[in-house]
Amino acid sequence: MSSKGKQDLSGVWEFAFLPEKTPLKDNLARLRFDLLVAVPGCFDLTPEYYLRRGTGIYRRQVEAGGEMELISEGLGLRGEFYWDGKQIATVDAPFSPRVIRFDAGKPGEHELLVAVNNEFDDTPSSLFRRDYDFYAHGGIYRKITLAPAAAVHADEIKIIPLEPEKGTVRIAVKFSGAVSGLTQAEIRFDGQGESAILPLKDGTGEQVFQVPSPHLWSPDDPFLHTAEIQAGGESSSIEFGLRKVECRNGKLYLNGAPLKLIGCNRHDAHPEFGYAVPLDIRLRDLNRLKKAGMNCIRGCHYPQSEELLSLCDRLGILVWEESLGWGNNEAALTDPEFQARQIRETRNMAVKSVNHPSVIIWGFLNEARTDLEAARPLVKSLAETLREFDPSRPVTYGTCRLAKDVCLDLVDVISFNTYPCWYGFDQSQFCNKDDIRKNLSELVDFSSKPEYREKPLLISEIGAEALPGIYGGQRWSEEYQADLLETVVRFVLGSDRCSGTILWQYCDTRTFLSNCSQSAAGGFNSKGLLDRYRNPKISWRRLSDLLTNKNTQKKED
Ligand code: ADA
Repeated sequence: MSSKGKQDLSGVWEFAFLPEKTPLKDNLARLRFDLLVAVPGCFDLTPEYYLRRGTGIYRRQVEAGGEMELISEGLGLRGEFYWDGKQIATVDAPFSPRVIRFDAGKPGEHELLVAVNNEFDDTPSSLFRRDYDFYAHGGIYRKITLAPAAAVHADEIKIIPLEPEKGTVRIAVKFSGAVSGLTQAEIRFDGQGESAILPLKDGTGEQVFQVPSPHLWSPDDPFLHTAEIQAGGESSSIEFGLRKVECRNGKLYLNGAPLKLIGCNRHDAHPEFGYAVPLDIRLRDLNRLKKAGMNCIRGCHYPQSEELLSLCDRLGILVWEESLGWGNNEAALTDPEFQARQIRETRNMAVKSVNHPSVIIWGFLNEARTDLEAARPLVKSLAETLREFDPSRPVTYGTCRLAKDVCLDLVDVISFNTYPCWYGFDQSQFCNKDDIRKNLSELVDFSSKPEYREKPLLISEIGAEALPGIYGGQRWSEEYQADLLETVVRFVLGSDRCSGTILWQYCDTRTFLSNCSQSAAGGFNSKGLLDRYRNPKISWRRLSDLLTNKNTQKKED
């Protein structure tokens, strides 16, 4: 709850490494901390342990004492936390935040040790499999903070806009800890006026409030309100936005106006930093997207960092956020442990992100086998879990099963990942624009069937590889990709049925060389509109011109 005494533990930590298949517990006493590394950071991008698999052990001394609260915002692939040699927590989900409350003992200097492991788990319940088309880094991806544990912990705070233009919001809170005598929380908006009362029973409460001087949040005017919530002597300050996203008559609406999403799938990754992306890189990426006339990102394919979502709130960039999954097969979809983890982590994502106005769509299970009836129970549970926690946002999943998909009735938005003129189509050397338009028209027709036509349609992935510096217009060249993407964007802009397209992908990203189901030149997925260091390819310039109306005179050929 409170920020008093909060320490951000980012910085230089000592580091030791255990090769794969070396058990940590048997070796704790003989670890050799012979390297200094940065946290956040991915140990498998240090020169010393480049692309190695095993356990990276991070260690530092911290000042602490008594009941403490440690917040780990995200690591991978799994982690164990030790305090003065005693295990205090385990994390089995990559990218997900964890709150660890523990007794730190006498005030003074203590040892914190975080062991993260990036070895593959090939069992059906695994959340990050070796065939995923993005790199399975080992490291502390996002920051770790430490603070004295508040007597009253805010486990969930939800601020859901009801009638944004009038400023009415529903606030729902769940507190734990010293809540027995707690009968109310005080709410104050934007540091002004009197506090309003939220009655509490057993630490929970829910009520509608009126925000004074309501100001809408929108991509063009991303205004943020704040709510200060006090309970039991502790307080939280939450930023939120007054905006409404709806699905009506087969379209997406934002604040009552039809919405056309044009943007990119963005991995929160960098070739030098892995998933520990510096603020400067994230901010440059988002500024670049906005300047190119794009209005959204899909945070593929895992929960996004608080830092990134706060930037999207401030810049007015819309976000589809999704929990971790990629091509999961029937064995996984029907595995009880996998199902439990997916439901738990999908709800954790929504709890983490619910107050970010930039997040307008919840997603999950990218390209799972939703062409199988066996997928329906988990898809249904995930959709229900999200709607139960947050009825204010549509839910969806990116499917490559297209017309064979049997779960589309369970979600609010139809989202097709399709690769005309790249996968499984006429392998002609040059971009066949008619083929692209034909494929997209077929998807529009399919989604116009009575059972689907009330649901908005998104082309949630589409693209082609383009190796930087390869020119000539043939497959793998920059012009081929630009011709394909320009055709797609023009089609979507001209389509009344289609609520947008999220191109694959923002920039080239590290994946696997051999055992990935996608062929990847040099270990990188090169479908980026920018190269791995964010240098623009022809398609970036071509689409920026198109989207910022620099070449309106150029007609479609
Ligand atoms: C799929 C998948 C992406 C990426 C893409 C590709 O649509 O969802 O993560 O792998 O294919 O590049 O082939």
